[in-house]
Amino acid sequence: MNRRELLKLLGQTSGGLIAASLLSGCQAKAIDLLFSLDPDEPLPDHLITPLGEFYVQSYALPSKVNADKWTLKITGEVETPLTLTLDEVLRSPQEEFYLTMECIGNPAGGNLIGNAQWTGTPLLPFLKKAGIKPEATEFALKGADWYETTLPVADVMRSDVRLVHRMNGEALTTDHGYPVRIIVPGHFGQKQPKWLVEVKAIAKPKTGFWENQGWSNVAEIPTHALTRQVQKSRVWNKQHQVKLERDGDAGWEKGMMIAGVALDRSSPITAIEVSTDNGETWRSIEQNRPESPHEWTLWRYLWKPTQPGHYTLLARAKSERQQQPLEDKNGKDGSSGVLRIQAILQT
Ligand SMILES: Nc1nc2c(c(=O)[nH]1)N[C@H]1C(S)=C(S)[C@@H](COP(=O)(O)O)O[C@H]1N2
Ligand SMILES: [Mo]
Repeated sequence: MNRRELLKLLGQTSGGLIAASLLSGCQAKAIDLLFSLDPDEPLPDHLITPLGEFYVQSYALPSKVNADKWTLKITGEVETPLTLTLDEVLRSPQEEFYLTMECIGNPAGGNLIGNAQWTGTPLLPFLKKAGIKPEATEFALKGADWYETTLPVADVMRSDVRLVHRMNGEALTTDHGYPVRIIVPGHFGQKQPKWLVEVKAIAKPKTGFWENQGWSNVAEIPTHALTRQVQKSRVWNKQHQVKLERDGDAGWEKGMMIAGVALDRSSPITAIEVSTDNGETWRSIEQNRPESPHEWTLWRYLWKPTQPGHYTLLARAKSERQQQPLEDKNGKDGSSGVLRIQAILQT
């Protein structure tokens, strides 16, 4: 199965989820129906994606790992190969951090993104203990499902790379990599193997599973904004279209809340701009300022249209590093494009 087929499948799955949640009248289940629509309430510091709504992207069936038998091997170009048990990982100093995971195949504005609070221990002390030889250029990170990806030595030997075993305060589920996955901040999901079993220092660079199929081997997250909802409608649907009804005599005076998230590999998001006229004019809007650049920035704009009709809504982000380009670019180095949302204001 290639990624396109996988994405199609995922699309169907999440579509099914939404349909089911609407049928059961369960609003809370609707994916990413976001933060407060009340403009008087401040934006929250964190917006966590509940476990049941967090996207799952696995190239094969999830690996059911027996935690008692699980080990992590640190091998290859090292002075002393190590074999860690789960107990050793859990007894090491733990850190909690917020980080947004996104798939490189997520189209502009798509659903293959989620934010969680993760718990794990830094990998660096174990790498130092093993002693990485100067010949090593990369690490190959391997999962129990034979998934493999590689990263330069310097990217993995950072203090914020962690062996993660909890997500939103609970043990990782099988789908998300139980018992241990690695998280390398700044990179798309493909660089975060689940069911991690081996970290191998290698001398000769190689490419991994998705990278062999043409997806970026760098896979760093560009500066980008994703629009998630307009008023109470999620915008990620086939037509990228929302229909908004007039609110009685008040018309649209109370406004329509346009809301979303933004992310970059390393730099804080400094501005979000929204256009409601297909990019003719832009305005800077409200955003929160997360402590970590690896957690999504939340933003919203109370749009007050006065006329019925068709509008094209766009949102773009700016970070200290770059300004998001306008073209809808869904390439193999990750979508950095701008979703054009058709908003139909009914009379
Ligand atoms: N072992 C393993 N790890 C994996 C994958 C996989 O198929 N196998 N998929 C990767 C991809 S492409 C993404 S986007 C993320 C998704 O993580 P999630 O399923 O926890 O959301 O996991 C990554 N880690
Ligand atoms: Mo992915």
